[in-house]
Amino acid sequence: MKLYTAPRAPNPRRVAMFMAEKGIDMDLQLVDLGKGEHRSEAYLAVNPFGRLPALELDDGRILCETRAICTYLEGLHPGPNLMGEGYEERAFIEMADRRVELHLLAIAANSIRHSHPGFAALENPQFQDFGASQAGKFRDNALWLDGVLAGQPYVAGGRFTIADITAFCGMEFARGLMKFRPAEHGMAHLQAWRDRIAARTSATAGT
Ligand SMILES: N[C@@H](CCC(=O)N[C@@H](CS)C(=O)NCC(=O)O)C(=O)O
Repeated sequence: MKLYTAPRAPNPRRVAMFMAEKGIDMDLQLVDLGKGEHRSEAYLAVNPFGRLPALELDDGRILCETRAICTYLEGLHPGPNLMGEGYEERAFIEMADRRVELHLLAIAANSIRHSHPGFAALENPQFQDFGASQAGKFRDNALWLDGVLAGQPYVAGGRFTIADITAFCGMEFARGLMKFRPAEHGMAHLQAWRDRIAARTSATAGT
């Protein structure tokens, strides 16, 4: 198997962190987003949407979409379990994971891609007003997560799961490029959770 990936980008980072938690080692092929390698003919043959990560299986098939790649890796390497044991836990973890993916990571990405000069080549045209509005939504949704974490130690409940990985990669993207620090917005629970996750060995994977 081979993973097409890009250092520091939040979705590739999710897979890197997921693999680090499970101790998975794999051949990596780095694709340079800055140089536009993801839009080369060679990479578009791997993923026609030009997005990373992508996992090439031993039989040549290509699996894209971060969550789908994690599902595959969880099947191959069941321990430690990160996506739920049994249908009920799996469903609740998926709900939490999709919520933080859609309402935090994707909103941070919209804001950054539409407002940061460094993303002008990736997001063309940029809509600055949209970027600013997404920054406001990101803060609102971070407040929601702060409330969730007031009542439980991890994003999906009582234990560390894929939902923490997704939320953490989204928060770190916002920390780096939106200078977002939960404590500066009165979100003490979110800050404490972020600092706890940042202390895990896996937190530096994919950076
Ligand atoms: N839905 C995809 C999103 C992947 C994605 O957007 N990846 C970004 C890096 S974090 C990318 O490849 N961006 C390249 C571009 O915007 O052209 C997934 O879950 O893997």
